[in-house]
Parts: sequence; C-alpha cells; structure tokens
Amino acid sequence: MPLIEITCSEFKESEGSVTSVTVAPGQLVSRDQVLGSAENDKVSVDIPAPAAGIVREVLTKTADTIGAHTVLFRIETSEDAPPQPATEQKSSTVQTIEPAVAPEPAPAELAEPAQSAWPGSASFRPTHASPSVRRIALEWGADIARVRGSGPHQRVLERDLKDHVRTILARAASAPANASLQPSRTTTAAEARDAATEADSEFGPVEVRPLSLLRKTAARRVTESASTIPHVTQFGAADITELERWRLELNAEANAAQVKLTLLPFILNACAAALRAFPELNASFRGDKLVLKRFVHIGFAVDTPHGLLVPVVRDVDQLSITELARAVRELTQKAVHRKLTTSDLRGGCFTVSSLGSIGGRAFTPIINPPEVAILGVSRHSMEARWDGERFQPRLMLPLSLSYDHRAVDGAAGARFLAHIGELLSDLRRALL
Ligand code: CAO
Repeated sequence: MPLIEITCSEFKESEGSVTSVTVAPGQLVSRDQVLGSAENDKVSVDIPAPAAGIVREVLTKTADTIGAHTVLFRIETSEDAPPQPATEQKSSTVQTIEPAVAPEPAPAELAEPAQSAWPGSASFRPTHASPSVRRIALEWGADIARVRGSGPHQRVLERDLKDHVRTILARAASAPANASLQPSRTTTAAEARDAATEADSEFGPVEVRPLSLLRKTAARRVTESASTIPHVTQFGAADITELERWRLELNAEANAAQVKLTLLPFILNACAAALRAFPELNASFRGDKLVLKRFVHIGFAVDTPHGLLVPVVRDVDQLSITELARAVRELTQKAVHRKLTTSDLRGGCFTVSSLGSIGGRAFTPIINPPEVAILGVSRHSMEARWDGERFQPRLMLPLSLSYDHRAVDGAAGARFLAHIGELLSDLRRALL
C-alpha cells in the first residue's frame, strides 16, 4: 500500500511551529481527521489526513519548527493518493511514495492504535479535541494533553478545559505565596523561567502568561522596526463634518443586502488617492533602493483575541466605497477567526491603523517594513473651529502619520498628511 507524506503547505513564506500532535504511530485515521495543528506568525492551521489509513510515522512533535517542505506524518493508505489541494484553504499537502518495505499492519496495532507510545516519551497520550478548544488552550497557555476529556473517546470539551484551568487557579490561590518560585535542587528551563519571574513577584503576586507565536513574532517585528527605522510622526486632523453626515445618510438608506459603511473604507479611499499623488510614500525601502509601487494595496490593523493582524486590501484605488467596506468586513472576520491565508497578509504598500472606535487623541504608529509609512487614526470629536468670522462646530478626525525618514522628507510627509486631510474633508477631490 502506498505511503503518503504530509507537509504544511501554508508555511511557504515563513516557518511555523507545531502546536499539537493528535495521533500516534499505528493509529487508524479517517479522511480529514485532524492529525495535529501548527501556526506561524500569520495563520493557525489544522493538519488533516488527506485519506483514511494507518499512521506509520509521526515525524514531529509539539513546538518543532517546521517549513512548507517538512514531512510531518507518513500515512499508509489503500485509498487513491489525493490530488494536490487546489485551494489555499487546505493546510496540508501530500506526496505519495512507495515504501521500501510496506509492512502489513499487525492485528495488535489495529486493535489498540491510539495507545501507542510516543517515540521517546512513555507518557504520551493522544488528545482528542476540536480545533477551537485547542486554540483556546493555546491562548491560555494550557497543556491540552493534561486535560481529562469527558467527551466521547475522552475528547476534551471546552468545559473540561475550563475545569482544568479553574483547578490550577484554585491550587495556585491556596498555595503559599511564592511557593512556585522557591529555588529547587535541579534547574530546568521552566525553573529558570520561574526564577526570572521572581524579580517581578517581589512586590506582589504575578501571573506568567506564555506568548503565542503570533505575539512573539509581532513583538520581534515591532522591535526591529522601532529600533532600525528612523521614525518621524506627523500629527494632523481632517474636518469630516460633511463626510460623516454623508456616511450616516448612506447607512440610513442602505437596504439589508448592502454592507454597513464605517469610516475606514472612506479613509482607505483617501489614502489610495494620496498614495497615487505621492508615489514616494507608496514604496518599499530596500537597502540602497526605494522601490516605487505601481499598485495600491493597503493593509489595515485588526485587533483580534490572538493579537494584532494586518490583512491587505488589494487595488484599493480601483474599489468603490461599498466594495472597500465589504473587503474590510470579510478580512476582519477572517482575521478574528484566524482564517487569513498567507496571501491575505502579503503585498501591502501602506498600512492604516484605526483606533477610532476605541478612543484616544493621537498615537505614534510603528511602520510595517518594508513599507515606508503608516497612518494612525484616532477618535473624532466635535471642536470649535474659527472660520475667519466665528467659531463653528466641526467634526475633527485626528490623524498620525509615521514615516521612514530615510525614504520620506519631512516636507513630503507633511504634504501627504495634509492631502489626506483635504480628501477626507471633501472626497470629491479624490476624483480629480
Ligand atoms: N472616531 C469615532 N468613531 C469611529 C471611528 C473614529 N475615528 N472609527 C470608527 N468609528 C466608529 C464606527 O463608525 C462604528 O460606529 P457606528 O456603529 O456608529 O457606525 C464603530 O466605531 C465601530 O467601528 P468598527 O471598529 O466596527 O469598524 P471600523 O471599520 O472602524 O474598524 C477595524 C474596523 C478592523 C479597524 C477595527 O475593528 C479594529 O480592529 N481596530 C483596532 C486596530 C488596532 O488595533 N490598531 C492598533 C495597531 S498598533 O499600531
């Protein structure tokens, strides 16, 4: 019978790490059964079995670093080898190979497959849980293998995970202060980490929360950007009194089939027109070269429970406000549910980070390299503005543009931001 090799094709652009392995060698699996899961800085994926068969080899374990070509599992199957996945939704790829020796499964293996020991670990117990429960465990930093499942075949349900975490918290609360931080006889990596938190706990109780790979990657990237790019942040404001009136009218007219218009699609529209007018901001800084883009793809920051994600709307300058609103809504939903594909996250020329729905007067956004600028948007407020004769109530939208001073001169940055302000004050100018 042929062996198929399973890899994680989603990780073409950047490496990832294995977040769970749910099968063991000798285990019978059905088509599409989840063999494990993995994540990289962009996506979190389940790795399904492409065909029913017997797991012959498990070549990975939790926390392993993997690339798109790392073989994770070998499954012996009697089904036809499945074709390469046509869509980007599939997270795994398969390659059929003829085994040098294709042993028939021993009856014992078939009878008791799930109890096979993990190579190198006598205590391994495959854990059954849905991807959503695994994701919650990952976010909470809980080891799902330690959770006792109450579902069919000891499947771990969300309530089991909650009970498990409650028990740990109750134990921690009743333990003497700093009990877990006492130095022990032998120093393991975990104990060394505990020792490092000792300094934090000197003045009160602390909670140690491990970072997900997404957060670790984001932390590394913002550190690199903030410490290697000479940022300048220019502050400004747009008078959006008329725009907001128009937006509210459009939303009042909209029938159920139409998408709700928030400010963001209008901001994207204005940014696209401004990027067309100032090509040096629609660029990548590449060492000794500035690469000017002839297309306008704009990323927007999305706040998700897993951390910050920046999906990219393509060809923003070609889309209507309604199309932009639809694209923003779809990409936001995908980001929140961690369904973004690698291509949803690539190719941005510029980024918009809107914190307007949350609040704040201004902030200094960090550039998303190799882009050269990012626009921060804060919460609008009604202000008294002098029109030359009297004060008028005007709705003002605070804008913060950070740009890479190696690529963009101060005057160009200020003109660009002023232009965005003018466009938002009167979007008819975007048609000029
Ligand atoms: N001032 C006041 N209200 C604003 C506003 C602003 N600047 N921007 C949006 N709002 C309003 C919207 O109009 C909407 O109100 P109504 O329901 O009355 O129309 C409400 O706030 C909620 O908007 P929203 O957040 O659902 O939609 P959005 O299109 O404005 O934003 C998104 C979408 C994905 C950008 C947002 O949900 C989000 O995740 N923001 C956080 C981004 C972030 O974390 N940035 C920091 C990154 S670090 O640089």
